[in-house]
Amino acid sequence: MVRDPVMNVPPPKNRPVEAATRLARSLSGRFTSSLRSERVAAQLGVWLGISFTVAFVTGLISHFMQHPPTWALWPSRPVNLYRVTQGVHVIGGLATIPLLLAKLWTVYPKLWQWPPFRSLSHAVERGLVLLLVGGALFQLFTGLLNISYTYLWPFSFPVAHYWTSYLLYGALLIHVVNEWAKVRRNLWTRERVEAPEVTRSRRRFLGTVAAASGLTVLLTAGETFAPLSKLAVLAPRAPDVGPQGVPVNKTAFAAGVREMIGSPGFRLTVTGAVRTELSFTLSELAAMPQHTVRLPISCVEGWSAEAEWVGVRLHDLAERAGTAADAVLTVTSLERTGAYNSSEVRAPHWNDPLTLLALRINGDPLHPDHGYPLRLIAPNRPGVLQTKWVNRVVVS
Ligand SMILES: Nc1nc2c(c(=O)[nH]1)N[C@H]1C(S)=C(S)[C@@H](COP(=O)(O)O)O[C@H]1N2
Ligand SMILES: [Mo]
Repeated sequence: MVRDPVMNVPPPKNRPVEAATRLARSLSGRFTSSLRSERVAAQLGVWLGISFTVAFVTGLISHFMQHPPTWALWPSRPVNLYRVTQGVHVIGGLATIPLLLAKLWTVYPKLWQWPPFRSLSHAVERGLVLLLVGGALFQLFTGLLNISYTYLWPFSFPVAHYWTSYLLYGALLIHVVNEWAKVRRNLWTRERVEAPEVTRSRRRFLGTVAAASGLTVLLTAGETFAPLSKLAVLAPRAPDVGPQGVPVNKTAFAAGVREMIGSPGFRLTVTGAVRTELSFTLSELAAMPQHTVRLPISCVEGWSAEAEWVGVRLHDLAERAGTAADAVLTVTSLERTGAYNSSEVRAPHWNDPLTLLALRINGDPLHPDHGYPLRLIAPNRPGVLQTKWVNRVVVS
């Protein structure tokens, strides 16, 4: 055995473990704030449980509106349903950020808990908390960057956001079960009496966190809730800034359609499973019965902008072409690539008299960036499915 040359004693076993134990002890001694209490953590936990539930449900709604399973027919009314669910999803997600940061601050000393694992079940529990924290941070911060048009990652945000939500919400449910006794003890039964100054500082802290959350809502909600639009200084999109008073998500230039959309040879064709194939020039479309609707573009990113649209009813085109009552109409863009260059319109939507292939917006022909010469606009539909630069309807 090697002897310590000075002390002439065997070196202590497991030096790293001892050092870590000492470090953990000295660190945990430094967290003395009364705000780092079980009670504050439980209170914030309840708020987070509610906000993650709302985010999960509204997120699933958004996912299944964009990718409807064949057996599910989403209604076309209420007109603003998607605007509301997606507004709640995005604005609610932003308002969750202060709650999550406060919760992490409150429970941070637990990271230095020693020994790190008391038992296998304790290890599993801590692994779950790691998943919960990692998942929550991932969802909120990549979500924030995504709506700010900052794409720092190689993966598809919607796919990652969707699958992470199951992991996160699953971990959250188990966490709630694990922690339920603490929540009850701290929030519904008063076992311990709190010193008045502790109560005061706890209330002040929670009040500040709630105010930060509320302020986030106040300063962003205007991107979809028009009465607050003047206050939407933190929103990445002003809902009234853009050509013809409506924001643009992808320009005609970026979509590579600038040459094609001005072509005098433009035709809208209706093909596929139809009795009669149809083909229209722009003036033939303009000579059809025109209808006026007031509908929003409601982007998955949370902003919504309302406009007045004029155009032909998709239902009129389907009727003229002769389609099955349950036909699916794939509205296709001149845009050749890009994830949103076509979208499926199912019976509830193409039968809705508000669903148009619009030629005009707010009194003028569509700006190139809004889909000139023709775009889809339908009620209760995610913005990504309001296809621009439409030249073909394929019936199946
Ligand atoms: N062909 C095509 N249509 C499209 C898109 C696109 O990228 N390509 N983007 C969609 C998205 S994500 C939104 S939010 C709306 C935005 O419409 P706007 O730019 O006229 O506001 O257009 C939709 N239509
Ligand atoms: Mo969008």
